[in-house]
Amino acid sequence: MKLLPDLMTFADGTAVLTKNDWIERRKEIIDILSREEYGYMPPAPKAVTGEAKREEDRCCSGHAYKERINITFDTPKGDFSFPVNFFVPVKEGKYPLIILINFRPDAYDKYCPVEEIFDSGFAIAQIYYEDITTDDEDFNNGLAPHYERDKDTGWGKISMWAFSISRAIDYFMKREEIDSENIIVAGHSRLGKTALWCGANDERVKFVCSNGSGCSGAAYERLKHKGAETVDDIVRRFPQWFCGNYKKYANNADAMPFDQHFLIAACAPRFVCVGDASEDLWADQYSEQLACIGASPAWKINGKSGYVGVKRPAKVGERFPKGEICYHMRDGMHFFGRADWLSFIKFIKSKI
Ligand code: GTR
Repeated sequence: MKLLPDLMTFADGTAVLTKNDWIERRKEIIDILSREEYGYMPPAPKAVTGEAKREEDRCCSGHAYKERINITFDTPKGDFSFPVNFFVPVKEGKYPLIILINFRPDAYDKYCPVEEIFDSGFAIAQIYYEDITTDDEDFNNGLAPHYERDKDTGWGKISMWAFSISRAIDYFMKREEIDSENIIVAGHSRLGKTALWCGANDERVKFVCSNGSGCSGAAYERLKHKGAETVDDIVRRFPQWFCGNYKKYANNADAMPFDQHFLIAACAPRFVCVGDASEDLWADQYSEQLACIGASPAWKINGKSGYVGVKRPAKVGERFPKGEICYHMRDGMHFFGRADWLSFIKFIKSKI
């Protein structure tokens, strides 16, 4: 393995020495990741509106109400709309909002224990990712055909999904039940990659929860352990997630002017939760933990700590919540489980 690109050195070779330097370096990192990996997102739209319909006044044990909201924004080729499920505790208040980008449209889904979440004092918004655009190589459906797409640097589907989460944030910032200072974006696996990329770009996201995000998510690309997914694997199976340029790095990760600690670091000095499962070798857990360590200088330059925990591989059941990056290793398979959620929620509550 060659040396990792240095997080704290600008592309022109000068060192990142101050908090203000970090502000500039973060922009440079987002530009590198846009150009080489996920593709450039378009500018934010001018107008975002939502039409809400109350579906349940009291759901589950009666502690929350539920709405279905249609969010609409302008694009160069006309308006685009997508639906969101929204749960809010019935007791009047301003709640931190968890936005989950999910694999299925169902509000009551195995990856989202809504009752545990709203009973812990959060509102929840769920976006079904294929309501934005399908998870395949078809760029003629949903949001995709609304913008021109350059073949090398144009946005892939992860960018489209992440951009749409930000449009939901545009809408929810104006809802009176929401504590707009505490917006959390969560996702699992390909959608854990998406949550990180959204948080990297959008500074309104206070907490990113990325579960089992693996290759092209929280895990280093250069440092692969046995059984782990590589850039070669991912661009062959899922080219639609990325920009065209990313293919250059198949079997050639050492040539990348970045590694995935850049993605985590672009969220600094805000909060990031990284969750892994003990059996999930494909996600390369230890490379995720090491990338959390590698991203930490971005917090240190801001007078914070980043990841505070062991350097050896985390053992099953271990959790490191002391700094601004929380890492946990849950027992079991690749899944977004209750134990993952409880770890994330506990961390968020301790930092709000
Ligand atoms: C896998 C893919 C992973 C991960 C996963 C998922 O097949 O190789 O990178 O994203 O899918 O999203 O479930």
